[in-house]
This record gives sequence, C-alpha cells and structure tokens, in this order.
Amino acid sequence: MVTDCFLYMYTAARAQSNTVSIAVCIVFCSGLLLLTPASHADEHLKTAAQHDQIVARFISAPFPLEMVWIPKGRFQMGDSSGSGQADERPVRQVEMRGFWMMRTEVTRGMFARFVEDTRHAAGDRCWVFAAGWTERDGLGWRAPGFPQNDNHPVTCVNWHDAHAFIAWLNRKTGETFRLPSEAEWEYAARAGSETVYYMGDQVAALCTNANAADKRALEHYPGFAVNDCDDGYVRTSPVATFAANPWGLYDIYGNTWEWVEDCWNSSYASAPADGSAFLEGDCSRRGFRGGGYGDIPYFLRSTLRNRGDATHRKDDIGFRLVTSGATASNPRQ
Ligand SMILES: [Ca+2]
Ligand SMILES: [Ca+2]
Repeated sequence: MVTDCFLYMYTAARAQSNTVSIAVCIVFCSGLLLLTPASHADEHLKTAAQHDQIVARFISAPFPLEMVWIPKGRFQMGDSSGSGQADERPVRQVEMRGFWMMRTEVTRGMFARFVEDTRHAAGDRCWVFAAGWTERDGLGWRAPGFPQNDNHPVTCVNWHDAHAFIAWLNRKTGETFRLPSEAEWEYAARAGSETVYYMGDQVAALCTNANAADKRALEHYPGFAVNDCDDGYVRTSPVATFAANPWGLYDIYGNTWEWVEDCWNSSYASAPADGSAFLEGDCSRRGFRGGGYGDIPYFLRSTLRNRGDATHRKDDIGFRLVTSGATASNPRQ
C-alpha cells in the first residue's frame, strides 16, 4: 500500500512540477508508513525477501524510466565470504544512505534517444572477445556485432559516453542522475545478503537470475567452464528477462557489466566508508561490476571487481543510473 501510494502520488506530483503536491505526497505516504507494523519495518533491512519495494517513475524522462528505492543501512563490503581476490580486501563496514537505482540497465533504445537529440559521437570501434580481447573497426552501440533490439542493454559505450548520457538526461529532466559508486553497486547487488551471490553460495540458480556464460554460450566461447544450464542467450538478452534480485534490480548479475564512478584502486585500504565513490587512485581507469553475458559464475559474484580504461568501449559493458536527488522525499530517511 505504501509502495503504491508513493509511486502514484510522487508520479502525479512530479507531472505537475508542483512542490505542494510533492510535499502532500511525502506527508501522506509517511503517515501510511508509520501505520506499518513496527516488526515488519524492523525486518525490512534484514530480510531481503520482505523488502517493501518503493518504485518511482521519472516521467520527465524522454523514455519510460523506473527506479527502485535502495534503503539506507550498513554492510560489510568486499570479500566477506573468503572466496574472492586480493583487490576485494580489506573487508570494511560501509554506512549507506538510501538512493534510487534503475531497475534495469540503460537500454539501446534509451541511448538512441540521447544520440538522436545530441548527435553524440560514440565511435566506430569496439573491443570484442575472440580468443582474447581485440578492438575492431566498424562496431559500436548500434551494431555491436550481434543482433539487438531497443530493449537490450546498450553496449560498446565507454565511461565518458555514460557521463555524456547522464548530462543530457539531467538537462532534460532537472534531476541529478549519476553512475553508482562501487559501494552503492555492491550494496544494491547484495540486497542484504552476505553470501557469494544474493541467492546463496551455489551457482545452480544463475540461469534463473542472470544471462551469463551458460551451455548455449559454448557456441561463442568453446571450452569455457560455463554454468551447467541453458539460459537461452549467447549474447545480450532483453533487459528484465530474468528474475530480479530481492530489491527489485534486474540483470544486476550478467547481461552487461556496469560502469561505476570510482577510479581504480587495487585495494580497499583507504576507500571511503560512507558509500561515496573512491575518486583517488588511477582515474584513467574506472570500475565496472556484475559480470556480462560471456562470464563464468566466478565473475558474477557480488564482490568481484573489474576495471578498464575509461575510453574503451567493449561489447559487454553498459551501465545503469542512480540518483540521490529524491532522497528527501523518502519517508525512511
Ligand atoms: Ca547466456
Ligand atoms: Ca548487468
């Protein structure tokens, strides 16, 4: 009830750009939340399955844009299960504020709308995997080298393309969308879990929850140690084809890797503990998280870190957006 209230009232209020309406929405929905039994609210942050998803439709955007509320909390960031790599350590506690996160990756259709408006040049070369990574001419987000429609995640976009998209969308909407910090990404992917994957330590469920390297992917990646199942896709799938994580995020594992804001650091030794991006270190390289359609289960772990040259476009890296701009509108803060 609180979710529906917030969604519809917030959407209507924003449609009118009416601060009084937004204020009424906040007060009314906050009242409903206070009527929610305390025991349920207490367990909200502990038990992912009971997460009361609050969804906002940002109707000022030039395409359907839904974001889910990621609640405030604290978590152990990094290799808490002991199965990771040195760059996932030291494990540290991070205090998180709540924020909104896109339910899906940015789609090719969304990116096309941006390019149509701005004539942004996103290059005509893209890195592809063929017995090792190689940069090929004549490939790009419109044609990454495999079939896509507008509902697939955009690929062959670098970190700067993502920032150009964000600047355009913020101009169009008056919002403050941005890339997630690495801490925000991991916190949202974990959805309260402390296991290797949000659904546990085993990989058996991956074909239900993610488009990654499965038996079908052997067509393109012969010899890989793939998931022992068939998820139906060798390359990208339409977003939200697979089950969402407990906090309502689709394809948080697999489909495409997702750029984060942080500069690359090979350790968490001096990383921020407040959920903000780590903006020191090697800023010519930026992080990306979650694994892609061609990755084996090890690379889909919640804590796995990857990084690349911020100018490189690869056919398995995309992005999704977050915003803290509506934080004050949320009754839980
Ligand atoms: Ca697959
Ligand atoms: Ca993804």
